[in-house]
Amino acid sequence: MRHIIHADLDAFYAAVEQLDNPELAGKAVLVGGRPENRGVVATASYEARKFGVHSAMPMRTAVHRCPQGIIVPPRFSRYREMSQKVMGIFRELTDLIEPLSLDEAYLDVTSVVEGGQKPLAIALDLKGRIANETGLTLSVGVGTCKSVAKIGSDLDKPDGLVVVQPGDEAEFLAPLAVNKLWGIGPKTAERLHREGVETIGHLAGQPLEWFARTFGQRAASIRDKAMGRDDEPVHTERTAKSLSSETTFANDIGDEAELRSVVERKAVDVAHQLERKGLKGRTVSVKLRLSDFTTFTRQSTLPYHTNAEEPIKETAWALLSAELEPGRTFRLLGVGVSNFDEPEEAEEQQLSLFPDDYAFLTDVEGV
Ligand code: DCP
Ligand code: MG
Repeated sequence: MRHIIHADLDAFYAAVEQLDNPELAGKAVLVGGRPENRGVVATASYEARKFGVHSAMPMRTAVHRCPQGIIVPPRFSRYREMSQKVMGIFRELTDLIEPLSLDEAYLDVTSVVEGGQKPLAIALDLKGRIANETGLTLSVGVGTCKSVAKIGSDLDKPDGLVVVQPGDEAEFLAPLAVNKLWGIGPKTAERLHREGVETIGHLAGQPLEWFARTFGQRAASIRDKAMGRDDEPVHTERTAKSLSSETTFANDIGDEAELRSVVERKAVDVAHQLERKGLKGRTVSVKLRLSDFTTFTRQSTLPYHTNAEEPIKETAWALLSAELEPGRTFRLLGVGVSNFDEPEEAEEQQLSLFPDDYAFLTDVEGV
């Protein structure tokens, strides 16, 4: 049996701003771009969320709903610094950590539990350390698998703590709405709603044929998750399956020539990382974030493994150029390579010399 923690900082960017500027503490803080520049909210403090403000909302709407909100421009390098501090504290508890973004990670604490500590005590201790050593509040979910832990950490935010005891997974999930389940997006949730399936418990109770008919190839995995079973491991940096480089722009970019030059620079950066680590990959991906914060990736697989600049550049540019539309602007652009050739043993050892690299860490240009 495993014990997994999902840890997610509360209102991360806004919390850092409140920490660094005590005048903002306890106030409605809106981190993001100015309304007159068609800016959007990156995140809002919980004081502002009470007024219906949320991430990715146009700042103009946010200011309308919450006129007392204080707009603060984002400082990505400071968030990255705080993130490193937080991830360092996680890593003191266990090496088995999988960062998902700057403010969120899975931790496999099985060996800590086997060493005699209770999951609840581990979670409380972790929350306490983050609070004392960084001043930030952390929400924690604990369970026997990743999907249950992740749902748990979100359920009781901010400063949340949800521990799901082994054996209680299905009962814990049963009353929750189906869209809380990983893999059930808004469209699927709507379809299930039309069939009268509203809760995860209701979903889990459907017959096998219904799952096959409704989800096709995903049937088994969704059914397992609905029952609180998920054997997906915590992927640590050491088993990193991709390398990437990404940039957040100070101002959104729509100009084709400018985008091309950024994508080429990112591609060269990834090619150099591959070379340094003795790796070659076949799948090239681009990660794109639009001005409204919609984020998506596109990928393409080459017929051969490579770490050469040209094919990575060309593939990344082909993927990006297919997404260009008049008036569409980008606030983040990343290039990644995955699907590696099996590394030689010596190279595997070399990989573990860089335990602090994690995929898609934001680097900021021009801020
Ligand atoms: N973020 C962003 N745009 C989004 C969502 C998030 O720029 N559409 C940034 C700002 C957040 C950070 O990523 O502070 C972490 O995202 P979360 O979804 O974890 O949101 P928060 O930490 O802000 O709030 P919560 O307390 O809900 O976790
Ligand atoms: Mg968060």
